[in-house]
Amino acid sequence: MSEVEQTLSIIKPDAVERNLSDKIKNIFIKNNLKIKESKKIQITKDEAAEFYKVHQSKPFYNDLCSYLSSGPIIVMILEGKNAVLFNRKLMGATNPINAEKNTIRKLYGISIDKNSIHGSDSIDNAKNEIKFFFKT
Ligand code: IDP
Ligand code: MG
Repeated sequence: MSEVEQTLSIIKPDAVERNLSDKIKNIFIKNNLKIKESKKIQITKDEAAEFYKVHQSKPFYNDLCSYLSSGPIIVMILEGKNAVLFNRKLMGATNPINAEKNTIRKLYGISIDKNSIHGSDSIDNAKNEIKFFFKT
């Protein structure tokens, strides 16, 4: 059974900087993920630390938070059938080297840290991440 879901997507600073946001948004649209909300913002390192707190014990946590707060990002709510998992499939593996052909990370990712895109990894995380950026 497929259900309409919402998920959070972030175009990371490396991709915004290289003007890839329209190309990435077109991939979502072409694949029937509707962009329900989209805003370009820059977050503080403290906000990045809160967003990525599940990774706080990882050796790359500090660099990850510095990176996500280093420049403008585009945060989006995507909606569609099985949006959470389907978006993860469109994104490709965390490390662009391992990402499948034609995925966003294969096409545009530079490295495991500058991998161009974030996507929620579960329905529960999607709800929390949407709340984090789009408080009503
Ligand atoms: P995901 O973005 O594919 O869900 P996660 O494991 O949740 O991957 O990691 C969050 C982000 O942290 C990744 O997108 C990547 O930018 C960064 N990251 C993950 N693993 C490493 C690593 O081993 N070295 C440096 N950065 C990493
Ligand atoms: Mg993740």
